[in-house]
Amino acid sequence: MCHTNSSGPTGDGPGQIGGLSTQDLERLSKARAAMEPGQEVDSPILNEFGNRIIRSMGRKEFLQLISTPERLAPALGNKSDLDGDGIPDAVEYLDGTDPLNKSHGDPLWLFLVNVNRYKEHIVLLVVACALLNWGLSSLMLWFSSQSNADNEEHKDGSLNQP
Ligand SMILES: [Ca+2]
Repeated sequence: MCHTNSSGPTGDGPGQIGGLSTQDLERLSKARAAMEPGQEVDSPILNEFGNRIIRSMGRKEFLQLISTPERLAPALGNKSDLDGDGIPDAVEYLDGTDPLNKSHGDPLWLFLVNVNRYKEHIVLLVVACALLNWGLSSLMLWFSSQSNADNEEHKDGSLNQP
């Protein structure tokens, strides 16, 4: 969830320690030195979520929490939402959803967030549908009244004929 490579940090693949260039190894050791919160962290083996965790709490606190992952979410807080889907990263971490994918999350929560986000559009859509319905109803009533008037004329016409 926090690493660039889905298989984890160990190995020779992309985003794994064995596959890093000299430059990336320097970035890694810099990131590993970020023991206190608030330091710039740009680890080549961590994704944006992993780097955000280390940046917000520091590596020292993270290493203390790594044995008790359930304490990580409260420590992250509810302010960070990297994918901007309205579900905080900490909640996505607990739910096991991808905090970097705005289409991945609790469906009901995503629905409510999107309803709230697009409420003006929804109101406009409802008003437009109501106006369309009113307009079509009025048109149908007009056609109906014209048709009735024509029928009355024909009736009157046929009655007046000898
Ligand atoms: Ca999110």
